[in-house]
Amino acid sequence: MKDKKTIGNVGHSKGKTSSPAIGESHRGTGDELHQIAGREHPQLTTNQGIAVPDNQNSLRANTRGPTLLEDFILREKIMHFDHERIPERIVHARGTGVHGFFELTDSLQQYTTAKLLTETGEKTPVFVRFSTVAGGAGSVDTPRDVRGFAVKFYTKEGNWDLVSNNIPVFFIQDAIKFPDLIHAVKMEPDRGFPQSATAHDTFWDFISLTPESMHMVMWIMSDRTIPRSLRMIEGFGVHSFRLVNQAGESTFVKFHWRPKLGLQSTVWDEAIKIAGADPDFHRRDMFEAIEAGNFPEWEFGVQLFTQEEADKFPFDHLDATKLIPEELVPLRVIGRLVLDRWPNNFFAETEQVAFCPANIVPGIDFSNDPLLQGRLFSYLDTQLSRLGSPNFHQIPINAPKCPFANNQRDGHMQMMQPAGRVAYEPNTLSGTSPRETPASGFRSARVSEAGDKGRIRAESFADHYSQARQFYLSQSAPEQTHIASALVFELSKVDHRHVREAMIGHLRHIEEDLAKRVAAGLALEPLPEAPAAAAPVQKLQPSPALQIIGKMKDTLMGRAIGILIADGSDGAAIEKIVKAAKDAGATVKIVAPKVGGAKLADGSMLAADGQLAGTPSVLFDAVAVILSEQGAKELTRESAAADFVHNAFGHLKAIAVDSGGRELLKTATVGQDAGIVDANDTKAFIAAAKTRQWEREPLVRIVP
Ligand code: HDD
Repeated sequence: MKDKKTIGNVGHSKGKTSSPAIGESHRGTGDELHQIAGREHPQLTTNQGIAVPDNQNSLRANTRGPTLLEDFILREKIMHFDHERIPERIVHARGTGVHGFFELTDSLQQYTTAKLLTETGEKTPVFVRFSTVAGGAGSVDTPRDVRGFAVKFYTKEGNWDLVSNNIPVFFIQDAIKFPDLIHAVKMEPDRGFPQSATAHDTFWDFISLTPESMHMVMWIMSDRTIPRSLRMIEGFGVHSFRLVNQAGESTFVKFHWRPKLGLQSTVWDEAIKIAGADPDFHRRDMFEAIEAGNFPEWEFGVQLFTQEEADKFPFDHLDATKLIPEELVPLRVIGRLVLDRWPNNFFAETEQVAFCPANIVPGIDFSNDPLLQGRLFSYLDTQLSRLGSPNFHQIPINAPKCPFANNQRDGHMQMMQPAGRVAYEPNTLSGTSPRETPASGFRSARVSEAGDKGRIRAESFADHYSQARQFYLSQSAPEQTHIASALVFELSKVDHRHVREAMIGHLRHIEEDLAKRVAAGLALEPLPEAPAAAAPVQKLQPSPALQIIGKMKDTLMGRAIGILIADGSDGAAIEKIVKAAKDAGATVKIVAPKVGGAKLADGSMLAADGQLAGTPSVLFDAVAVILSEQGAKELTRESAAADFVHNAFGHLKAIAVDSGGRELLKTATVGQDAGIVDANDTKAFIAAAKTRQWEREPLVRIVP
């Protein structure tokens, strides 16, 4: 039978003789953990402040006897643990949060009284949470999905939440349809799958019956929904809002975020493989960038327009399935967003942060967009169910950083202790209780409303295809191909033929050629009829600003290069590539068959950042393969090595090779093209690494 004191604390030195430091209690077996050289640990207590003597053993009647109900230390610890989870968000459950600041560079004084938009140079603290929409909190980072881009500005005049997405339009025009949309996209309720995927029957069944979603469908089938990094996505406030000036006059506004690193996406096959290689790909990327001091940055832009201008648009700007092309209303950049601090605690901040589009400051106001109007109710309601108390605004991540005071009282988890006998307004009994402030308080824009009440939708919301067509025709050829391929992939996962047919019918309104390509990819004949359109399809001018490839930056900043090495590799060749890549702004990782590294040709050891089997090329933007003849021979027995180069090629990446690397390419049956460069020619490699080899695509994939 073992003595109690020898159980627990495995791996720590035994036989400690020194007495506890002043102010500490005796900790029984905990003493050993406590003795790690020279550290000063605070004393472990219960939530009531009672010092815990032993955190390894519960209270037992005797050495091998039953555990006693009186063990309040055990019961408190387990009770708290049992309640550690709160309901995850019904949508956008998977998220990554970061602190930062917003700095105004161009004042909108003429349009608004909001100080954060008028005081240039002023830095407003922000918390930003990026998210996917459909998956649960533990789902992977890289499904094909919209990305949430929610920004909480802690302004001097209260909190403003701009709860955006990385796509400027939405699936539906009216909030009453939101629960149906989300039920259709989420796991099918009888089987509980698929997780985080639109590629299933219920989603496409709903979409095929919802023509207003066709514009958004073009966006979600584009590579916008498979971003390379959260640092490389745009953000859009989607709805029109109003700015209100001192005179009470209002101007419409759309809000935009534009990444300094430019836009970049993955290719679909790569995104699928990243999900296995690193389910936390985006969260890790953001964490590592912040840790390295590479603070991601976005420009903040506005599109400003009047009611008179809006009246001339060939669409209704209150319809959230429409965007305003930048060619029609140019973007005015007025500030920047910098993210520079990782949260101290994921749960306390990223999980508990509560966004709400109704959180708005004086000088900004809502428009009548029916989707926005519904959102104004939904978020406050959802926070009550997630956070469990109307006092969720007191949680530090949600609390305004400016003073706030009112006569709301009590409720679950009340943290405040307001003094005095007065909790109402107006009153004569208190000289210090909060009072309304008509002059500086929030004022709605002066707008008059008239008309008949009813469950009605404006005629001006009837055109569902024109902007979908405009988006598709604005894309470069590879991007159009990706949209067609994505539709083939998704609809191939739909069992019901009539749903596939209905979707092809809609595509015929968008662009006949796209419908034909997708139908061919599905082997669907004859081409189904297009449904009746509620409004004629307009021939709108293409808008190049809607592309991704057109918005990629000619840089390696924010990107990663992987170098595959093995025993016998040439150190000088490796060093040359490392230097060129770092000089161009990339991060570099060494990949080797063993994580301890490889013994180079000169006998020195080079440590690896990743082991080959766990560090495939999908994690990099471009790769180099530096191998000795012997190293190449050995790696021919390792399928992960062949996959490394084969996938890099298939994902249209640049590959730098020396003679050993070339041998590996041969074994992996990787062809030769302009993206395969000699490792000595670092200039050519860096140039090729800054983009993807789009012309290679038809050679590696059968595209519809
Ligand atoms: Fe929403 C969360 C963005 C329409 C109801 N939404 C949520 C988040 C983002 C968006 C980024 C995550 C916030 C976070 O990180 O915590 N939602 C949008 C955009 C929409 C949109 C850009 C359309 C333009 N949403 C929308 C509608 C409804 C909701 C129409 C309901 C009528 N959204 C919610 C919600 C969530 C949410 C259920 C879930 C968790 C939360 O609010 O805090 O209330």
